[in-house]
Amino acid sequence: MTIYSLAVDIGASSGRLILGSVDDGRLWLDEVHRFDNHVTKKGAYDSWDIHHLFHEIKSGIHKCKARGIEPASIGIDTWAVDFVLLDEKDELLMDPVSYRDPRTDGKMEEVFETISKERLYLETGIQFQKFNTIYQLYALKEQHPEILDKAKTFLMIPDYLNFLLTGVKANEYTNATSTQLVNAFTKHWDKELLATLGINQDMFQEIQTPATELGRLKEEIAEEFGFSMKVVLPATHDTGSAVISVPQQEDTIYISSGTWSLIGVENHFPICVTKALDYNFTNEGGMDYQFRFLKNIMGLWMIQEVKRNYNDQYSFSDLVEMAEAASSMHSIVDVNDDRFLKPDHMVAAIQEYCRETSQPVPNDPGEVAKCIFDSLAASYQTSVAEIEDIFEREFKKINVIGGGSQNEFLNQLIADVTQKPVDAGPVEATAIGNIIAQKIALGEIRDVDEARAITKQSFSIKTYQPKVKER
Ligand code: LFR
Repeated sequence: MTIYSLAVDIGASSGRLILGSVDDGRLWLDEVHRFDNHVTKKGAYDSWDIHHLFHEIKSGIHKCKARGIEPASIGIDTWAVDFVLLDEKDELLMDPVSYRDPRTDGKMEEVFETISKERLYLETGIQFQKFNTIYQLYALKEQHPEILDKAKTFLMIPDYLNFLLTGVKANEYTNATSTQLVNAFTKHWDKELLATLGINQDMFQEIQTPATELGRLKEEIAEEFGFSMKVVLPATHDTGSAVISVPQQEDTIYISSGTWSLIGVENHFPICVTKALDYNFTNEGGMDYQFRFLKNIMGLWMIQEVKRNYNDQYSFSDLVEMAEAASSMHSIVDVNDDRFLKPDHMVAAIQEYCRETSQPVPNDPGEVAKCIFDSLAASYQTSVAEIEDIFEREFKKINVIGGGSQNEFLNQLIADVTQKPVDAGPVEATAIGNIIAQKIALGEIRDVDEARAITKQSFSIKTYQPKVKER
């Protein structure tokens, strides 16, 4: 009998529920439900509608049941760094605020006045991004100390959704590391850091690792569906799940391509050397205590925003096609410039950057898209050079995974710019990694090595060879 596990994968712009099963040495996936996610202004802050997300998760479970499928387990992953705070009655103290909200502007620098940048990096190994949880908590302490005073429980977004399903509170390891509050060596909350910042340590939960069974559905939830199932922790940070599905790690630099592009390598230990700090690489915790040594690059968010600026007149594939045709546009923007994190108007921000740097200004959607793809590829190339500098060796190829790996134009561009072959796929990297952790917890797959071999056999990967550079 087929054993189904249900992966819930929620990103900044959409969420999906995907059934996964292992049969005949292959992994099978089947999407059952898809929904939108976006931020809305709640009071002063751009916030996530967490109740909408929970409602959609339940709708997806109902759809499984309607198909006659009762999954044995469910696992939830989402984007990182954002969180909820609960009071003593386990009620939400405020809607979870989006990491793109400007409330943390300037906070990173304020934190450095109490804790040096070097100490923070040496202890946590996490890259400096103004939206990390540490700066969000710091901003909240300044702006609404009364909320932090009432907070009895701190949960990350997937932790909270798990709590709603099971009634069990825990902080999952891979996502917890993205807070910049977990010690990279002890792998627990850094109590000294919390004390120095004056943040109440008692609200943090015990850290649990991926492939742990958290519990079963609460009685009233199980009754609503007419069946119960195990709630398993995958790597609840989506990027943590995605990277599990990279079939071959040796000599490969991966790019997990979605709203963000996460470029890096898997590593057995954190690298906190000065060069890594200067290049701003992170050491995010992964499954089996592996580390994702990577860097955030602004990613397809820029195209999502451009699409929105043109009132969704053009699809992603329209924009890619138009970019391909705009072959005379070569302007490059620094995609990691802060102005692109949440501009009022992405197209205008790109045009302004080109004007400021005396480059031709992209005028139509095709030129704007071409500028973004060229700029992303240029930024990947810089990061590849930085990784090779830190590791003092060459990496042979690049593996693009996730939804963005379907962009053939960008894949070829990456191959040409980096002069390395690019493997594209699996597309469903995050869901695969999520299912794998569940299957390991259920005892259907032995470990990550076996899972990677299964993944390799189950999904097709296309290779793009670099075009030889003209001299
Ligand atoms: C990707 C991702 C990145 C994280 C960013 C913000 O979806 O999880 O890994 O840096 O979103 O949470």
